[in-house]
Amino acid sequence: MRSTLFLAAAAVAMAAGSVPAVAKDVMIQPTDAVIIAGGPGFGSIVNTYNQAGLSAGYVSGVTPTMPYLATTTHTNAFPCCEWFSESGSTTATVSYEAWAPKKVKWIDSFELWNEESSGIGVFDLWHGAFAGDLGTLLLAGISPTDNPLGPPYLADVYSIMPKKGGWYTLVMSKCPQPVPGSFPSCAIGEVAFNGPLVPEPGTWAMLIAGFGLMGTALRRRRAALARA
Ligand SMILES: [Ca+2]
Ligand SMILES: [Ca+2]
Repeated sequence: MRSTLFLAAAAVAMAAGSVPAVAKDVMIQPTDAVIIAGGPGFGSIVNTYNQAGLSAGYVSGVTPTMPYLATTTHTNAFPCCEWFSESGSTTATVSYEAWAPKKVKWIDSFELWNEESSGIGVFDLWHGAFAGDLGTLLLAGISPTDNPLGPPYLADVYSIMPKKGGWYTLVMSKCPQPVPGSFPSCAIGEVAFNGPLVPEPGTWAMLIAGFGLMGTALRRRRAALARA
């Protein structure tokens, strides 16, 4: 009986070890981008979601959000890594396509590395079915961090309404940001998303089996005590 209890406890401990109390969030990479307004601008819009310029890479659907977002900066270098809207544009709109990978429950967070020289003054974020579709307003009138000119910059992180995915449209205004506003346009360093992992069915099965074994062992012990 002791060995049954031991096995049951071990099974529960093993399963519990792979089920954190809080669902583990992982990074999610957009798969496409379309410039709706303010383009073509300068640089490739692809460089704002392909991880170009980030101090560390991530694997979509795998890399844990923390400590990744707390430590990963974006370079201030433009040619490789950033996009600027047309000169003289105080507004611009870009749509990103992103989907929760198979093992991720949904997308419930948006990340923006706000380019430090021009950047974005204010933005709204919309969710829709196609590029440019302003279906559901997720974030309104947001003023992202006005990063200082020069040093690599961190991401701003925003919780958003959970969705499996689709097209996320960034409507930018009041560009450039005040400090220093060295080029008259909107500019993006990088965008990304994140969401919680779905617990593996195998993990749940192991947990349930473990608790079941423990229950059986305890019942047997009680029955043995009652007989004694
Ligand atoms: Ca970039
Ligand atoms: Ca700035």
